[in-house]
Amino acid sequence: QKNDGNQMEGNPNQRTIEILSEMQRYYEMLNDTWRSLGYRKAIATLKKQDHKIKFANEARELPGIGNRIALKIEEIVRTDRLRRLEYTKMDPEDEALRLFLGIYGVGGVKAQKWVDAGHNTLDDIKAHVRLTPSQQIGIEHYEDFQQRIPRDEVKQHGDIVMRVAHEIDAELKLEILGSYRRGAKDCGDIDIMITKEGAEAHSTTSMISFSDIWLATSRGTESAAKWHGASKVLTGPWRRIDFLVVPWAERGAALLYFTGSDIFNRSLRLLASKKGFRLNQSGLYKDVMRGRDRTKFTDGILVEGESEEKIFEILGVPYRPPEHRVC
Ligand code: DCP
Ligand code: MG
Ligand code: MN
Repeated sequence: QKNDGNQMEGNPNQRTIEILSEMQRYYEMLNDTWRSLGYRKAIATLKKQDHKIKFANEARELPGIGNRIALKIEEIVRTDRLRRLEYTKMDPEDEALRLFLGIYGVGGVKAQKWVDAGHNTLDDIKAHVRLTPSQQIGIEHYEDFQQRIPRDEVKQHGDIVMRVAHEIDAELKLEILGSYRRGAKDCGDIDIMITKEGAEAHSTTSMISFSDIWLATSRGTESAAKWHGASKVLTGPWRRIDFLVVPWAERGAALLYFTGSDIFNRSLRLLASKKGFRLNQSGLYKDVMRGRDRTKFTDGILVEGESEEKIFEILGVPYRPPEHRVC
């Protein structure tokens, strides 16, 4: 579902990218992270090509494209379709699983449980299953939540949230992150980080109660608190909105985390661990002590949390602007 539009205009591989994106979404919905990741890497590579990739042989030479996907690329170019994708659409159990996984707040285990119990439609679920509040919202706004949000509208929501937040506390600092900060032309949801100078863990968390914005579900165990919710502007569709409320000292690490993409985060974390650090959404840590079985003894010493740039610097990688953080 990622659509960072920067490199998409008039791409010669547009059609191939479209079909591979459907495959990627399919595996994402099945929670098959590995396959989904494989497709995302291939798509990112294709977006960077300035000519049409037609043959498996040339596709295989490109970074992030393995043999299986290379063959699929050739099939798409040759036949304008992909048989594997069409098979996925014919299995009714897959169809139901996909439907349920499309409900915001429903994961693979739950969806499979409902399929195994013989449920096929959203009406089945509404009639027979006891739902959490966020699942109820997810079903209620199923169609709306499937739609991408145009960049302008993300900004509109952000502006409203900022206005309301500033009425509550003028010193709150808000920023729209996620795919929006990466410059995507449409976004899956609206991600907003909230912090305040001097704010410590949880001291910033009590101030959100926007009357016109629904807020629900959990707050994590970390010092930062996360809300998932839904909001809409006038008669527009309902949109998913995520708030990350962050202690001031962690704002750089949180900025980095919440800007993503998730693939970029994963590779940066891997790089950090290769260099003996540990990177997470609250900071960059050093000297993480591990036992022989790699269990953790300590969280390590905080090296940097306040500045995104410094985290890059300490890791020894050139600063990467958000638009280039797709992979
Ligand atoms: N994130 C992460 N790992 C996850 C989920 C999220 O690192 N499993 C981080 C990186 C994401 C950011 O949080 O960029 C926001 O998460 P979203 O799911 O909102 O993803 P994006 O905003 O990147 O894309 P979309 O346009 O689909 O919302
Ligand atoms: Mg997002
Ligand atoms: Mn989000």
